[in-house]
Parts: sequence; structure tokens; C-alpha cells
Amino acid sequence: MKNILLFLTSAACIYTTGLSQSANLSGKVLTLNEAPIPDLIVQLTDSNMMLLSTDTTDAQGNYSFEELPTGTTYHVVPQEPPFDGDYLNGISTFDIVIAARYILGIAVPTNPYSWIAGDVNNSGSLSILDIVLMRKVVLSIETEFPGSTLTRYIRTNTTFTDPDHPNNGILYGSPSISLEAPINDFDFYEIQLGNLNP
Ligand SMILES: [Ca+2]
Ligand SMILES: [Ca+2]
Repeated sequence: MKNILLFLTSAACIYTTGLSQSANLSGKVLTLNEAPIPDLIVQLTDSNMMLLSTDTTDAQGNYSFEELPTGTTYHVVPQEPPFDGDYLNGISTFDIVIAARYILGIAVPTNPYSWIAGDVNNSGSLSILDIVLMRKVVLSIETEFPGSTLTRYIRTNTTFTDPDHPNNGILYGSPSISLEAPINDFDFYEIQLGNLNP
């Protein structure tokens, strides 16, 4: 009888612990103007970037991964949508003027993400090289930024240690999360490279 009780107690323990060992991880993807981005593929990977699951954002920009084992590190990786020529319409001579004003110190970005949008060559800083590449796109000499994507996904709660030069200390890679409890605000901004006034 004692053995049976012991067995039942440990079985109950395993069951209870089992229940607390999974959690949901969700969030949304927004434009810099806080508009939802629907139909965007979002991948979930493990710490070695092995694909675990995929979801697509709904009309409100929400994605969700459910019942994930806790105590594990995950990466959430929004996927750049298929090439859309319309996207390049957001890049104009005016964006080049804004970037030049930032570089010359005539203006400071009102939104630090705007500075990040100007780093079209993925170098971690905004420079004349970025302006050269933006100019090629505006003149239709190029339809992409060599060595870079057209969009970049940055956490909405990113802390900028140097807001006047927000590239400093920002990693463009896929943010990781050590999941211990449910998280429902793992949100991202979609930054369109070259579009400094979205
Ligand atoms: Ca750059
Ligand atoms: Ca623009």
C-alpha cells in the first residue's frame, strides 16, 4: 500500500511538473507606424538555428507558437516577404537627403529606427556608402542592396544605448529568448531599408 501511495504521489508530481514545463510564445509584427503586417512568415528555431516551427501573421500581425518546452532558448525569425517591386517605391531622393543630414550632423533622427533603416549595406553604421547604394536604387540602377535584405526586423522594445547613433550596440541578428513562462509580447518592427521616412 505504501509503495502504491509513493507511486501515485510521484506520478502526480511528474504530471504537475509536466504541465508547467510548456508555455506559449507569441507577439506581433508591425510597421514603424504601428500598422499590423499580415501574411508574414515567422519561423521559430532552436539555439542552433534549427527550424522548429513556422507560423504566418494574421490580419492583426499576430503570430503564436504554442506549448513550447520551457527552460529552452529559442529564436524568432520573421522572414522577409517575397520580392515586391512596390516596396522600392518607399525609397526616394528625399530619403537620401534625410540620410545626408544625419551623416552631416544637421539633423538627429526623431525615431532611432529611422537611422537603422539608412544602414542599407548592413555595416552597422550610416555612411556615404549607404547613400551611394540608395541612389542606385532610386535611379533604378539596382533593385536590391547587395549583401543585405530589403527589410530588417528589430524588437519593438530595443534599448538604444546611444540614441543619436542607434546602430551602436544593436545586433541585427535574430533575437533569442530563454523561455521560462508564457510570453505574449515578443513584438517586432519591420524596418524597410532605405525608407527613412516611413
Ligand atoms: Ca552602412
Ligand atoms: Ca521614403
